[in-house]
Amino acid sequence: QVKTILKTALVGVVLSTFVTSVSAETLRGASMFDDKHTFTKTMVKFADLVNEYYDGDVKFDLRLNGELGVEKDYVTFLNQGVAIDYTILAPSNMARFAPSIPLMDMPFLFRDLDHWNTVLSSDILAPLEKELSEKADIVIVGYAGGGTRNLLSSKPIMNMKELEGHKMRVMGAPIQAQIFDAIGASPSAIAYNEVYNAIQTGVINGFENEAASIQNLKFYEVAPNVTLTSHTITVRPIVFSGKSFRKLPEKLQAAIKKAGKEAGAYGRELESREDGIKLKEMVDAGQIKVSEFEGREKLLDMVKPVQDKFAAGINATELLGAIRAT
Ligand code: MAV
Repeated sequence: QVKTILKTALVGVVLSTFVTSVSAETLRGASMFDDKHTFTKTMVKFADLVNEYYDGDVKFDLRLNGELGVEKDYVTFLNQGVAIDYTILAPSNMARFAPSIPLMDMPFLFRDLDHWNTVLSSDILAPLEKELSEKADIVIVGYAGGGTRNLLSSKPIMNMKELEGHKMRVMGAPIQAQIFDAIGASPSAIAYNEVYNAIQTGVINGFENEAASIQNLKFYEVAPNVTLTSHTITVRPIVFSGKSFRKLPEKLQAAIKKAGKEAGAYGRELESREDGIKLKEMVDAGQIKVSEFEGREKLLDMVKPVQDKFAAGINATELLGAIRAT
């Protein structure tokens, strides 16, 4: 009987090895949004391109609407190699694992879309990618993003005086809080899926975000006042868990890298082009009221020393200089 059990076990092992080696790879992705958001569209494009460039069998299982949590959860998953294999997320949500990565999406880093585009089309950010891979085991395969972030609040904020002490939510990276603190606001780090409630209950009076996400998650319902501070043009890497990536056949890895680059470019074009359109749609629908911020130029002077100090602390003074000089 022992012999039969051993035999069955052996057949099982041989069979399962065979099955895993011939069956399709399934890669799971996650999006906090529905299928209309640019991040979701970019990840769908990414999957299509991988299928086009890879001869073997690969399937994608993209979970939408925050079914698997928010970006802060995704980062942990990617780092541990569990639950998901890839996603798109904000560098500032990865600070816990790689302190230098939030330099990429630090407010007031880019002068305009041209500057942002030139930086993202170069390999100037490579040292940050390296740190992310070494410390977080997260691989960047492309860059999406392209939305412009503005303040969003329950009451209008149009000048320095109104900004003073404004209780607002920021992303988890310390540099985010430091920057908004430097311009007089009173920032606190709150998870993205708690923001709507926190504004509704008056715990905070607003936050900052880009049009695509404001519209998708209906944040205008609780914070209908948009102030055009245009403080960030988003950089949103398409990221893979190193643990998942290394297990894949080499040819699939190559297809993912090629597809990531192209899907990123697709996403950047789409989101930057639609940004103004989406803002206008929300204005026309009576969902938001947009106002200028009086004295925006002054904000730049106020944050520069904070940016410099952050860069010095992560040994990236030269890198920051290079980005500014681009
Ligand atoms: C927007 O939904 C996106 O930029 C996303 O990547 C961020 O994590 C989120 O805002 C946020 O502010 O946390």
